[in-house]
Amino acid sequence: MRKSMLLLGALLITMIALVLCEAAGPSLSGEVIDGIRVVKVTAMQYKFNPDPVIVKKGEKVRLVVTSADVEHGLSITEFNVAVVIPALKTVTVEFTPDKAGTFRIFCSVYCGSGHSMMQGKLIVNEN
Ligand SMILES: [Cu+2]
Repeated sequence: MRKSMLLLGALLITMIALVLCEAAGPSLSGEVIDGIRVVKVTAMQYKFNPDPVIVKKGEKVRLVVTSADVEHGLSITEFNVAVVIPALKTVTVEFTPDKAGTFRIFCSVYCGSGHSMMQGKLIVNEN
């Protein structure tokens, strides 16, 4: 009797924990400053960090992109984002994602042998 109660309790706690995790979902990138989601992104041979960048549909996004090495590009075709980041410089670009889904972030400036593999993901969550 006592043992089954303990088991039931453990099961209940597990279920509550699972529900809480589900509700939290994957956390959004960056922080909201004056209503704009500001996300710092580093471009480097041959990746973007963070990857994925997770934002919310309808919320304005500001990407503050810094190149850690050579000149790179950051493009997201679906949201008309296309910037060039000079070597070791920082460039800012803003857009408001108007559709949810997963989109490709890619480097648009030839930056070395791994250039064609330099891509990341933008995940836009439904509100
Ligand atoms: Cu490149």
